[in-house]
Amino acid sequence: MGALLKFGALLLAAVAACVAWEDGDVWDYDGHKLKDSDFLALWPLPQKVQSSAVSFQLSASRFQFTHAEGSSAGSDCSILQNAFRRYFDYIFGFTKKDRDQRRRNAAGSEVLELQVAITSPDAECDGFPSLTSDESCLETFSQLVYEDAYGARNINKTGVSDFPRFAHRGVLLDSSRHYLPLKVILANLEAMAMNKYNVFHWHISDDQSFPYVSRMFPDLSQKGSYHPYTHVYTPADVKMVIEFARMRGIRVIAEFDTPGHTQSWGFGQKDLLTPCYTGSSPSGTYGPVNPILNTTYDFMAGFFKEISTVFPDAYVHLGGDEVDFSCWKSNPDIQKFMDQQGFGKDYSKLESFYIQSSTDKGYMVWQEVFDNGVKVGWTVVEVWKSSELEEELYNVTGAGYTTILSAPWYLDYISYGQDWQNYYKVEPLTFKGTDAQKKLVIGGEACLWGEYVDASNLTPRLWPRASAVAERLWSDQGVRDISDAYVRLVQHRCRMVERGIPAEPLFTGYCRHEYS
Ligand code: CP6
Repeated sequence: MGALLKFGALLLAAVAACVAWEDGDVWDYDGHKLKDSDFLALWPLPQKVQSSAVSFQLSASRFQFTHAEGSSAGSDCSILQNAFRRYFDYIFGFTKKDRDQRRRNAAGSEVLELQVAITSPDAECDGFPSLTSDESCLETFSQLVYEDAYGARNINKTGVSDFPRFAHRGVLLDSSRHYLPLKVILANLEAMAMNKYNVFHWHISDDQSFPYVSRMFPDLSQKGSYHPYTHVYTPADVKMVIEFARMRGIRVIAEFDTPGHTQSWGFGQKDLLTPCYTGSSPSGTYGPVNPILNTTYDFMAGFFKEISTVFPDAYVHLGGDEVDFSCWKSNPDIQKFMDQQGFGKDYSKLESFYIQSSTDKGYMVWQEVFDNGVKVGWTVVEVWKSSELEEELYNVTGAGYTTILSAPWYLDYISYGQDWQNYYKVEPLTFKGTDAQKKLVIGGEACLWGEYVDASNLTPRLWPRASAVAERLWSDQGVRDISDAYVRLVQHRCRMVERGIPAEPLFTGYCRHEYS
């Protein structure tokens, strides 16, 4: 009894070890034949899975995660130790002790260890994840574990080879239109890890509120947030988000959207915004950031210097979308500046003039910045407009820029029925272009803009709809069978519910462990 079976696995390494496999059927203890899909609800689907009918039990009192011999990580690797604890809890979450004991005597072999081997020479145990980080397969292991009729945990002998198709797999959350409590952000980071997302695009500020507490410019949140004490992110809050994400292999890319979408900045930073005019006098309203004042550039340099130290990721998102030129047009000082610079009536030149400000980071920007002809190095262009999408991808990659796609994945749009299928059917690389151009598409993002979303409805609106995007960005291009996806996604959604994520149902049915 209790054969010591050692599963090999690699964490933060490209390919998970494969074990041999055999054919045969599996029955549960009520004599029902189990279908593959009863225990193979993997999501997103790995690149290769070889399942078999050879099953093993796992017991909460005996199973453990260990560091394999020769692994470059050990028990001082905080990311791994933390992940071991999380996945142990996930796997044995609903186990009842007596059942566990009874089942042990009833049948054959048992898995006692999952040995984790880190093969990359410098294991990323203390650092931050980056665009080139390799991926975790503990999540896949936990998804292979299934519950039998007695509530005991089992896993079938399975070979898995798992790595992502795209390196950038992001979720955008908007904490300006509504404040999102820390708890909600952390819960969604947890859900992101379950879906192998690796970027949290934090659209932190916008017209409606400025919740980020800046050390250098505290008035921004003091005066520009919905509430200066309860609806803000303190330095400690931001640190916690970044650390919680790091433990799950998720990068945090902060977006401070300028020069448009900045009304809330105006309350705490005098003269930052452009005064709009009616005829020859100021109307009392304000437009985008004022791009003709030296004080603007001093402020932005100081602000983004702070941001580049607070957010450790190599990239910061500068925004640059939807700049409304009407206020700039109305302002006589700006008109004069345009004439002096020889910009004529082309206000996109003025936007370009503004956006050239710099930090020591890589930049991400919305597509307008590219469309307006701004030339800055190291940019990732985020394509969000669905009209002429393929043409835009062709142009952006043709100009040599890396790009991510969010146009097909605006999850703030809702409708009756199973809209996850539309997100799922998207193929990012159908645009005309050379192989070199297609390599520049490094991924995509599911965007949940916050106009109609706060803590009360965010999580069920995002999940499992964002799971559809997650599989598109992770799995092989050929994985696109909707009915197969449906069967797996129904179970994956129940798994999220079991793990405490209130993901909404796809359609009629029930979960073995309902949300409570
Ligand atoms: N907020 C900001 C938004 C949007 C954008 N930027 C947006 C625009 C159109 C749609 C959905 C969202 N709400 N800052 C555009 C990137 Cl359909």
